Amino acid sequence: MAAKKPAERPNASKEELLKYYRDMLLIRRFEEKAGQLYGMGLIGGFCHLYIGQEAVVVGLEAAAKDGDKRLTSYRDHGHMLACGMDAKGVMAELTGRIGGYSKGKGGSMHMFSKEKHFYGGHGIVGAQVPLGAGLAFADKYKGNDNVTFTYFGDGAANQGQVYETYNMAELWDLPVIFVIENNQYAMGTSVNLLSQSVASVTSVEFTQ
Ligand SMILES: Cc1ncc(C[n+]2csc(CCOP(=O)(O)OP(=O)(O)O)c2C)c(N)n1
Ligand SMILES: [Mg+2]
Repeated sequence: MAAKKPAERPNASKEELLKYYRDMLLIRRFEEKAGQLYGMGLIGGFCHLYIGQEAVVVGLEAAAKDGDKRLTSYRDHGHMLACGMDAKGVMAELTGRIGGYSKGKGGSMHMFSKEKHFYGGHGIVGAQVPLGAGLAFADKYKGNDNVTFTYFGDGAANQGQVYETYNMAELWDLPVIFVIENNQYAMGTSVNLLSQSVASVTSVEFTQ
């Protein structure tokens, strides 16, 4: 295969690329193990896995700098590992132990790390979006150059509070990055299924 021209090469060193690969692999292996433990009944409450989406958070974390903040939905293990939180602390939390990030009382969806600027883990769909804008507002108010990565799913994208947040973020020129992770499912509901049911409703209306 012909060598790529310099302009087409990724703007990252071999060491950096290997680090990104390791970060993605850590998430994949962690999630596989979490899935097994959940199946064995060793993880209480909910346990939403991030398998298949690893590159999203690892890619964005590659652009983050010290001081930047991040928060996400309930599908949060990958985000925690990618921002440098301790895998053992996350796993201890999943399995309800005192060494977990929320002392074993929060579980999969409710972990935080002030040190790594990770602000959850949110079970209410879309709730983290205005919170992310609030964190960005604080940074703007303080006059630093931090940004907040605010992740949410395609299923959250039509929440009213998300649109309100877009408006406020634009009006106040907030340093917030909205990341919509479009995995084609609103948790268990396929986008295709939804468009099929919309299409069938439309065709019923037309045939009447
Ligand atoms: C306000 C609110 N409404 C409904 C739910 C139930 N619910 C849980 S997950 C989900 C779908 C979210 O889909 P998406 O944002 O695409 O996230 P994904 O699971 O694909 O990561 C819904 C509707 C909820 N948790 N919160
Ligand atoms: Mg989704």
